[in-house]
Amino acid sequence: VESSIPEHMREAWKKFSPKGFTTKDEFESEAVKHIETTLARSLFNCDELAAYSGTALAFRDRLIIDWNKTQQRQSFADQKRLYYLSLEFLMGRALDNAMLNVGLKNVAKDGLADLGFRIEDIIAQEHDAALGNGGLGRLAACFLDSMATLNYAAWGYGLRYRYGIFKQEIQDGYQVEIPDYWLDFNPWEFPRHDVSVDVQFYGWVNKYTNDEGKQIVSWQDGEIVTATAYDVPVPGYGTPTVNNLRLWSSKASSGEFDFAKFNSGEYESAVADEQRAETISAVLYPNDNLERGKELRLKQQYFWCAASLHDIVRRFKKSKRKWSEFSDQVAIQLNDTHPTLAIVELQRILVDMEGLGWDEAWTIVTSTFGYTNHTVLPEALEKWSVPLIQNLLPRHLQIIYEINLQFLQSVEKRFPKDRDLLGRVSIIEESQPKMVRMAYLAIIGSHKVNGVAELHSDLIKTTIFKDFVKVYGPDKFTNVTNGITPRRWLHQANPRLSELIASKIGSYEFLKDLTLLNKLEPFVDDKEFKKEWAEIKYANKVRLAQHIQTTKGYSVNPKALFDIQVKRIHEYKRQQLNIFGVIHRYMAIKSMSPEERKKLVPRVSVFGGKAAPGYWMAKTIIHLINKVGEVVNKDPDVGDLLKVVFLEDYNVSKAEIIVPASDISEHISTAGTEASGTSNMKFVLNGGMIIGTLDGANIEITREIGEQNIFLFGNLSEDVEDLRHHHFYGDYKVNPELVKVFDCIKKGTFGDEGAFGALISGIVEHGDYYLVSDDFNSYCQTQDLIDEAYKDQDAWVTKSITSVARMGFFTSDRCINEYADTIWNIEPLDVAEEKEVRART
Ligand code: GFP
Ligand code: GFP
Repeated sequence: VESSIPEHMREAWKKFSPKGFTTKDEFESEAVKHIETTLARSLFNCDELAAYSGTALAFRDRLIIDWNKTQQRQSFADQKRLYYLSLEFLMGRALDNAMLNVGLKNVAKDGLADLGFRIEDIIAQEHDAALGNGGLGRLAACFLDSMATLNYAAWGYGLRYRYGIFKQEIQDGYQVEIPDYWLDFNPWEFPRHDVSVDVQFYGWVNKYTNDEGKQIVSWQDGEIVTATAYDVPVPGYGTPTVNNLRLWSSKASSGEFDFAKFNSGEYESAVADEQRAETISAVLYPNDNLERGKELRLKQQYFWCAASLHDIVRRFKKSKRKWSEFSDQVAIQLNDTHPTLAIVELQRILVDMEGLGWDEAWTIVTSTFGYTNHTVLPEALEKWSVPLIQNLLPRHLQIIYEINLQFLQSVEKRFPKDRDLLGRVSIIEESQPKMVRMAYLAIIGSHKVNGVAELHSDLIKTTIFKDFVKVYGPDKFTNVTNGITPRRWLHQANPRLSELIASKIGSYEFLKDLTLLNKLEPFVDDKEFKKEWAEIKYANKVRLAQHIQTTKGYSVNPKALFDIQVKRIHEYKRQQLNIFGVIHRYMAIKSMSPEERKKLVPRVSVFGGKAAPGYWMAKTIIHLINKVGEVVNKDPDVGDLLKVVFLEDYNVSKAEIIVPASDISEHISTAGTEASGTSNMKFVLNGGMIIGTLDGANIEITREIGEQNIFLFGNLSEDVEDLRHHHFYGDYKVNPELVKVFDCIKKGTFGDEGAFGALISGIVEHGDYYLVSDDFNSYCQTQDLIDEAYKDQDAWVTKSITSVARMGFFTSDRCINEYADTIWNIEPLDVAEEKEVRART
């Protein structure tokens, strides 16, 4: 390669190439060097933030040495790579993770102590990288961790938003959104000004025949925006592999800055153009599982897909292979439909730019992509209006029409008598205006489509994508049940539990092979072990209680049963069912005698989660929770028996405190609506019980841990449709206990009843789409069972240990291996040699 150091000079280079620290003294020397030079601070001027920065920079250096080697190793190995395209990567904090994954947390702890700092305080300085909304984005982050840990050559591609998901504040019970500008100091990214791609928008398509009689299509004029790469190292656990997450940032292309305007004094307008370009990667869109079709969002999607695809193609071309080998070298996974334009873009690159024939190109495209669906909610399926695409991406629209034409012709050939079928499977919806159905395009352009839990993967085949099963046969559709990384969600979030487990089963190997947790089962009757287990849960509850004290200003009793529901606020996730249940409990307490009250199990109901800014019903739910809390928490009749806490601004780093502290967590979506859920897995892995519906991954969790270890309730997904029908056409009556709850709200117990009217009328008058009333009885009864069960602490701890022992299946490592085997067809890289070298030095 041109830019290599000449062969005979490489010894000099190697002599000086950094090795990275391993000891406490080396760490301190690196950190202090960064504090004094990179940050220009002195020992008289070093606060916790500076200490964090120095520590982070020292670890970043350390990671980047391995990152460089990993990238080289992967390039030389020249194996197939996986590219994970996701508009969201909800990474959370990086420092703790980096320290644990490279196995140097204790070194840092001692080093920081030497310099006068507590490691926990330093870790807490970091701003969360909150480039995601919820489950979908966090799944992508868990996947990156597993791909690196398992030594797969795999990259993530995303956008470098200047603003992550908004910060949530609660003012007078209402959610208020504050911008999350998080890039003031971000040591975890490397701007790569040498890696950039020009991305085109608007313009027009010129088709002509050239001198050799070849049809040429060129996309002309319009606007060019430059994508610059920012690389984020992703360290694997206990391995030298450090993979790459490449995030694109937008800026005006250098050719684009209008010097004419500049010279004629229109400086402001030239700057405005610059800013317009930067807007593309400025904000993460809050998602409410409702498609809203904003042009800027489409621009984001194309910008990111185009930049990523050009980078992938550039890398492939370095290998000088034939195009027909493309899909032997490249697998691309589409995380939901957001990156569907990548399919069209690759076809465009191959046909328009590289001159391949349509069919040859299309074969390459369809063997390269896989598509993961994350929801069956019809209102969440992405569609873009044809006029919008026509204007922004004129060539892409032509390609989409061509893909559709060929697809429909093939369908017609096979099902000549089924005219309706053509309309149903067409990529174009014949509405006013016409719409492009992105999920259909994703299915047609991919070789595999997967759901994220068994029930969900079955449902997509029988509901939203039923017709495609008819067209392609069932084998194109598959399931990969979601998973979570035990490194972050056990080892990092719950270090004491991780340590106890390791001490019992002999090593920390379970963090790389989670099925080893089953070695805990023989200890379920070990008294000492159970005592320690219970003590750790209690300590975690104390930690959460302290967090509540500092953030909310009131105390909760850590001996109470902690009942937690944290996730995005959405009607289908049914936080309203939970808060109605809380009100029901509150009313019951109020009507009891002091004697009866003494028999109750005290409870702390914790809620957390953001509502999309435009999702008014979700905001109303938040409002109700807060208002109920205001009344209940200061009611002297209630005292410690019930506390209602809404934790503001739920995010990954807060989840790390909340998840280990639950006795019960709630996963209570209307059956058939939650594709998988992943926090259910996190809570159980940390020894919490769950109350849940037979939905998403709850079903598989039940299968793994046993029915006796989970509190299930509610209607089944196969009954949902009939129930909904009955609400409109049968003799439907709202559950009488729920009516009492509504009366209590209407009386003004929690303030202005008008504020909550829509929540009630949605159930009483508008058909109760999410079946809150149908499930209310069994929900409350199951909560009573939980109280009973909690009284027998010994049996409770047995359940807790047994469940954790059986959670091995839910590691994202299993999940990534399944994708690798059944969809991507990639093999891990051998790093044994590298490990040995490292062990020797
Ligand atoms: C990647 C990395 C580079 C690294 C090479 C090594 O480049 O930093 O030097 O791999 O092969 F980004 P591309 O594959 O992106 O060209
Ligand atoms: C979505 C689905 C969840 C699923 C995740 C990851 O999460 O059921 O577990 O994706 O597959 F709804 P949200 O982003 O909607 O929370």
